[in-house]
Amino acid sequence: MVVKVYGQDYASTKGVILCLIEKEVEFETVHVDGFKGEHKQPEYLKLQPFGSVPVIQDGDYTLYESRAIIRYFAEKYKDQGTDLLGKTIEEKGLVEQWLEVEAHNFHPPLYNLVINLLFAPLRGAASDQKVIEESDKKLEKVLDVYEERLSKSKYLAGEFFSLADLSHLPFGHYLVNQTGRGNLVRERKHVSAWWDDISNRPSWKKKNLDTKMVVKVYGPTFASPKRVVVCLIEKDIEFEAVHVDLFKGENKEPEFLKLQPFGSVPVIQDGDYTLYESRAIIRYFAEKYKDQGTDLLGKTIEEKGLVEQWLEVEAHNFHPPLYNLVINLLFAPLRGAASDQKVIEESDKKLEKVLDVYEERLSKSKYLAGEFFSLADLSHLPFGHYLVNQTGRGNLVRERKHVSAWWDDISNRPSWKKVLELYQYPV
Ligand SMILES: N[C@@H](CCC(=O)N[C@@H](CS)C(=O)NCC(=O)O)C(=O)O
Repeated sequence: MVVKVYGQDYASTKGVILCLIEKEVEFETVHVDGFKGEHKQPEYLKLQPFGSVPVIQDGDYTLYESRAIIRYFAEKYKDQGTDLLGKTIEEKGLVEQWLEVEAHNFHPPLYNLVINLLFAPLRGAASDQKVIEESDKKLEKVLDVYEERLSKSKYLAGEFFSLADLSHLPFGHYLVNQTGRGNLVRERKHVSAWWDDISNRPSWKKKNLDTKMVVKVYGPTFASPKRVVVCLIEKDIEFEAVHVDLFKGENKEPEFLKLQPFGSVPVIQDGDYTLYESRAIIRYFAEKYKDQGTDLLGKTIEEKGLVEQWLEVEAHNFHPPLYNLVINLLFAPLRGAASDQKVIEESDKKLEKVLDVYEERLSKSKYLAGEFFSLADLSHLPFGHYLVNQTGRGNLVRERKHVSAWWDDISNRPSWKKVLELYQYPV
């Protein structure tokens, strides 16, 4: 009888799976669909009376509470796989101390952030800003303690990887990759090195393969990847972020160039399918998931044609002069490089003319391709944000009544607000 693990798609369950992989224990997973309320069904409540995941069944022995389960397997199989408990009584004490710290200091504020930053918006519920602020502060303090500890030992309980470290992986993954709070880890040298070490363990990588595959988006803090992220949110597609630091040149590293040979972000991985060029990616997802989330393509062949027309206008008329403004007004000064005044003037003029055409178009239809929000509008959001908020050129939009109303409409979509909340712009 192999061990059964219920609820493989949930973070707490992933900790259990991870432990079983480290201990080389065979297991199978049983899907529990929380969105369908399967964890509140009488059959399931017989296993776990609080209606949470995970639960395991080891023969006729049933156990719940993820941290109890990992202690059980680490002890039951203490001579098999990775030792996760420590050898001496003192080491074991420290493993227990840091397991408790994870449960009572690290987890609660992070859980609040995950709920408010990730799940509430996904469910269309309001996020509690006060809770977010308080949780951020608490977590910073907790991580200061970790930084101090990890400056003295490689892992939390000493020089060996243990249950204490393992227990941080599932929610730590949310922290680093899905709440826009990766900086809390990255700003702390020892915490950052520890995170890279534990999250690169083969067990953790394998765990991700064994469970549901989600789309990976590289570089979401930058503008072009945001075009992809906002599309994924509109289409209700689950994804995870892989951060690529352009300022450190990570996009020119050989590993990254294997994915995107021009060294730009975004790239996406959808299973073993890799795609780059943000506008190609949004077309791909809009088509692949055409019956899910917001329709972004149009219904008739004529609507689709207009969506394509305005997508091309965005790429060839709107984007180039705006890109020049962003480079010269925002990025050049940051890098201590000179701004080219001539380019700025020419770009301003070009953009004004382009926006005159938009004003005319938007006086006739609510959105660019017609009366429906589409990829064409969506594609303007990332650099439109720079235009309105960060180049001192907001007037180019505000002076044009219909462009201004259109911008307010599209930039107030929950999907775009969510993008801004999750991934701050680098500048
Ligand atoms: N046409 C590409 C452009 C991507 C692009 O310009 N990405 C910028 C970030 S917003 C970048 O990676 N810059 C660094 C580089 O290309 O070296 C797309 O839409 O995906």
